[in-house]
Amino acid sequence: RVRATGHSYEKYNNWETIEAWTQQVATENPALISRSVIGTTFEGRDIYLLKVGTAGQNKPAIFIDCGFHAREWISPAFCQWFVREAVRTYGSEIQITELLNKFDFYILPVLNIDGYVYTWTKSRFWRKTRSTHAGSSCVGTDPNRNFDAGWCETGASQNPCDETYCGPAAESEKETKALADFIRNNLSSIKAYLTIHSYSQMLIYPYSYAYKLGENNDELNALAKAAVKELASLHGTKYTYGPGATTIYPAAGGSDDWAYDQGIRYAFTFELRDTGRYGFVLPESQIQATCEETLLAIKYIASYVLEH
Ligand code: ING
Ligand code: ZN
Repeated sequence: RVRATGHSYEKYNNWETIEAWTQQVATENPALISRSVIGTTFEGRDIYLLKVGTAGQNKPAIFIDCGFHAREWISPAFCQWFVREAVRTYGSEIQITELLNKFDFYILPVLNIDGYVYTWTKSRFWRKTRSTHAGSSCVGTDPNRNFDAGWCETGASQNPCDETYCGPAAESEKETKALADFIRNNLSSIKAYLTIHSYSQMLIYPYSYAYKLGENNDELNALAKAAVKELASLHGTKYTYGPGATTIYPAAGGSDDWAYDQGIRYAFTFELRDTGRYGFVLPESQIQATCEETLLAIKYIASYVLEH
């Protein structure tokens, strides 16, 4: 137990607090939010998914996940912020109202819950899951090297002791398998896939697993350019953008490349603040500004997808 304080959108919340929040925010906003469990983690925790939007049949959807990497605490903070802003401004802010009327947003608040708990209780800079596999005593697989997209071909390690261990097989982790199964089962509705990491201030799109470009690369480039301009309009925060392999580094097994190859034409990885001054330990005083600027970019992308 780290602390049993209440939930705050401007603080980093531990898993116990986030879990209680998922229940409360759904109960308090039944017309806009429903909560489901899409699987369990290696250590047996429920993986929650919030569906945010007005009721309606066959609505298109936008999928957003947070908390792939345990130490990137600003990421889960953003997913919580997004849900709060959605329920707080629905009916008064016209862009959010239109987006929630037309889309369902699937928000996965923390994917790698076991790792997140470990960063609160044992080791602040843990990245991977907490699974063990036969043949090694080292712990953890990198969930963003574990998808079936050029799996383990580049920028990933086959050594279970490394930070970028790709796992014994694609989707070997219960967490990545649960996410991939959900997306496969909802492919006809999911129009965009957004995954929130930190840090570097980058907006990345396919591909990262190879030096090749997606079929709609020009469109993704133009959309990323416009989204980072929107993001910068609030506080001047500068983002770079481009295909993963040339913008950040070549890395196989990432969820954005996998989602894109499933046919989701708008697949982006956000690397939130900062560029290294605080890195993974971004001060709580920057949560609000970071989440507000990121929300602008995400609303921009969602509105673009709505029209295309
Ligand atoms: N960065 C990502 C990582 O998993 C990335 C970069 C994006 C790799 C997309 C592959 C695909 O290494 C962080 N900070 O985790
Ligand atoms: Zn990450």
